[in-house]
Amino acid sequence: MSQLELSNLFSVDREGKPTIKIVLFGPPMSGKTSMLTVFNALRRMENPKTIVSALTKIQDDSGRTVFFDQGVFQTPPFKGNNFDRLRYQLWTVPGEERHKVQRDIVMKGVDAVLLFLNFEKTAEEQNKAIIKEAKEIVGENFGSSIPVVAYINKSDLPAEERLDKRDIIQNLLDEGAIHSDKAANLVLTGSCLNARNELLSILTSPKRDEHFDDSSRLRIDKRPDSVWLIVKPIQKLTQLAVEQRLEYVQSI
Ligand SMILES: Nc1nc2c(ncn2[C@@H]2O[C@H](COP(=O)(O)OP(=O)(O)OP(=O)(O)O)[C@@H](O)[C@H]2O)c(=O)[nH]1
Ligand SMILES: [Mg+2]
Repeated sequence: MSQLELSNLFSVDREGKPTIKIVLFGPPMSGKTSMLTVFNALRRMENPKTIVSALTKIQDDSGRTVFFDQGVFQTPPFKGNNFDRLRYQLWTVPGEERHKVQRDIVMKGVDAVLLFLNFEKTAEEQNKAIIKEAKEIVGENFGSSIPVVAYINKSDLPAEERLDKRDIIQNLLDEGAIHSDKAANLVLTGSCLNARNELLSILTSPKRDEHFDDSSRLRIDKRPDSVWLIVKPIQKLTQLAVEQRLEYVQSI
């Protein structure tokens, strides 16, 4: 191979651009649609050119997902070489038990799984069931050549309403979703609610201008901590998917 191009490593989409498919897979009402909505708003505020196509949401009148949400984004241009920009599709599944068939369909061709769990005490069994289901759908590549990052949402809830993070980690280990030496890196927590509220408060702040550069883009150095927490799992998974493909190429 004379020059390594991203399109040699990844599937390409209809426009011939290298693309990875990431699915936010989690129980009902864990906040998957909220995550994608906040992420999309952040991309628009920070750099609209990183949005390839507008969000699609297929939901009922009450906002419950009945099929999927989907958005396509791309990395900013890589500096210093002529690598293509990498596109990443973010999909969510409908969490309600009765939508199992839709989840199977959305998972077709998945490159990386964001196990999107719920901190609420009442969600213990639903978290367990969805981890099992993800593993069944992906099969033996789950957590190996199909990387998995777990994200536990709703960290804003008071401690007495939250599950114990250690129990969730134990369950992820038991199911082989992650390996014990990597748990600290691959199990993340955050709150879409806090991230959304902090972005809104920037927009309505009397000091709004301090947060934006000359091109009216939100400055990354002004990104609130709560927003970093929801970007991290997506960033981490994209990185793992790229590393995985590079390892594969080096092995042949
Ligand atoms: N406290 C709290 N509530 C949240 C958070 N994120 C989302 N929610 C709320 O949780 C509820 C469900 O959010 P959705 O984003 O619709 O959940 P979903 O996972 O897409 O649900 P399904 O589409 O049914 O699978 C909504 O009332 C959200 O406002 C969070 O970080 N903290
Ligand atoms: Mg949803």
